[in-house]
Amino acid sequence: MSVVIVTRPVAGVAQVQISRPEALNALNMEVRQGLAAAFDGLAQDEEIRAVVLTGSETVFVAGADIKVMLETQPVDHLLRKLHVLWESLTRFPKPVIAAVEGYALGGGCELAMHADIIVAGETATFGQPEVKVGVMPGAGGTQRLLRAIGKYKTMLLVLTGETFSGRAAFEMGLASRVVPDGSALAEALKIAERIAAMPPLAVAQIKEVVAAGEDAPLDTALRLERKAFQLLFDTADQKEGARAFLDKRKPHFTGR
Ligand code: DAK
Repeated sequence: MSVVIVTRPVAGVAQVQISRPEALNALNMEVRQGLAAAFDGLAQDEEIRAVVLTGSETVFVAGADIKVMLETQPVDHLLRKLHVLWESLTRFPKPVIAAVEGYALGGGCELAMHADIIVAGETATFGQPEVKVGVMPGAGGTQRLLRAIGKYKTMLLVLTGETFSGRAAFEMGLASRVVPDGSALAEALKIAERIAAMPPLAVAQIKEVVAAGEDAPLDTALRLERKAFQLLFDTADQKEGARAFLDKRKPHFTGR
């Protein structure tokens, strides 16, 4: 059985589920390669307009595989080129919604932070505990957490390895929404379905501009926004959206 399972629970939506329960979904090469292959495939799939990334009802991902880390030498990092596998997610052009229940630790928290929207179960457990096993976040944890929640909370969390709940993640701005335990996946699918019904070219531009703008000077980011906005006036969906509004009917978007 595959450790990464891709399904299509709703029209336009793919669900990517990590399933390695014997190791609490820890990221080994098989899981990482499975995720990269899944996202590479979905990027090319015109039918898919949003993706939900999830684990099980009790664990999202408990981190990178510590058994593998015990044997890892620096040269192994060079040979494995893990950053190339992560890039399948960082460069993924469609919205990704992470549904997090249970542990999202270390590489698991970093994986959730590769998503555009995070839906967390109330008592999910987030954290960057790498310092406790002698390392530090290595897949964007220090930087993405810093940008999401600010320097002082980030420092506290990455220097102590302290974990925090789904509720706390929501309150500090890491989770987009907190829901009762057991309902994160259903909520993430609902959000994905809503996004999948939107005009995909507008959705893609919004994702690109928000992501690129996060690290750009404001003036540059606003220029990017303006260009993307102007470009959308060349799409059939923009005309359809305006026409449908004026005709007082539901728009029929074609993705053109
Ligand atoms: N790796 C490997 N196995 C793990 C694991 C992990 N991260 N987490 C859990 N397991 C395994 C346990 O060893 C155990 O296996 P058996 O003993 O049954 O064979 C099984 O899953 C069940 O775990 P527990 O018995 O420990 O379950 P509990 O409910 O008691 O505790 C726990 C759950 C999540 C609190 C605990 O398992 C735990 O603390 N796990 C480790 C969490 C952690 O420290 N995570 C951060 C790991 S470091 C990189 C980028 C990123 C990274 C690395 C490289 N590059 C770009 C190169 C990331 C590093 C990390 O994530």
